[in-house]
Amino acid sequence: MRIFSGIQPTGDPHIGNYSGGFRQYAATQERGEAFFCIVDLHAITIQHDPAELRQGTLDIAAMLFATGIDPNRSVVFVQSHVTAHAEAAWLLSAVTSYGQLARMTQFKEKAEDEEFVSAGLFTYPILMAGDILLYQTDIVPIGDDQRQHLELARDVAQRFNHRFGETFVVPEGVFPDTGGRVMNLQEPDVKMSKSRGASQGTVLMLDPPDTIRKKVKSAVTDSGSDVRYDPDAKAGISNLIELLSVTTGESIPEIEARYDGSGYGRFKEEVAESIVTLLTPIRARYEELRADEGELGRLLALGADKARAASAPTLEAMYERMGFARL
Ligand code: AQP
Repeated sequence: MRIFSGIQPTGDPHIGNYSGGFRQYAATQERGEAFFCIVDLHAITIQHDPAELRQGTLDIAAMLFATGIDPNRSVVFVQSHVTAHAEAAWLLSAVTSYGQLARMTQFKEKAEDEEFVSAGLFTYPILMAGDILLYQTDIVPIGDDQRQHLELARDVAQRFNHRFGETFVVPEGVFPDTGGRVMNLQEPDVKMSKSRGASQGTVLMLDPPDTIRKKVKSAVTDSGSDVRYDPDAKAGISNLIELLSVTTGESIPEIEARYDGSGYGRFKEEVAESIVTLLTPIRARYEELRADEGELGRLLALGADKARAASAPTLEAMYERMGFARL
């Protein structure tokens, strides 16, 4: 089985990325041949700082290994190191409809925030479709926010297969049962995000323990006192219940039963401690890995070689089936 997922090297990774991304990557790598891509070409679709892109790429590489990706088992690579990705995006733009791109909610949301809306922000889901399809991917572990983009990738694969002959596996998304969309602690109706929302509401993977405690303590809840899962009526508490479930592995009913009648104070303290317990060893591993840029560079170069070899046959098949002269 082939597994593929991508993560952007912009902004500081947070507990939402852990829930929808990192922890799922480490779990799914056990199920087959996995490719994890640091999608730096995606990072330039919104205004970015060139000096930060290189650092951010190495930061995310270190975080992938720190959260359990085994470089001997899985392929970790940088998107721009494998030119097939940019080429596939152009070829696939021929089978992607303008109308479907215009319906992408992430584009609409991000376009509202940007002063300059780049063409790349609009066409980004085609690049993402190519990322996935180049590897004949069976499953894509992602968070809930990527559902629509994955659906587009599936449509693109089916349209290409129909028009030019069977070329791509049509991939399936793998979403977490709990924690598929971690919300901002200060605005529980807004997704926790690298680039949007107040930083007080975003628990970063590298936040020191006391910062995590303060952020969770000040999380917005409601005027009640029941630790009960009800995302519509109790968005803040439900988000914290999901976070506790992600960090401890307990089910939502188990958590509700454990905090029955206990009020929010102790509950919040224990949510914070569970996050601290989870992130402390990850942070220590991260610091160690991040300090050795030479080794990170070596692992990424190795990953790029493997990714080039794995994606080349698909790209060649795309060119041939579309009728390009391969002389
Ligand atoms: N809040 C979230 N809850 C669960 N999963 C999430 N992911 C992102 N936010 C949450 C998942 O993390 C993986 C990598 O994310 P990404 O950096 O490639 O995508 P993103 O959606 O752009 O991440 P951010 O942090 O929200 O950055 P912004 O919005 O600033 O661009 C993906 O699998 C994603 O689903």
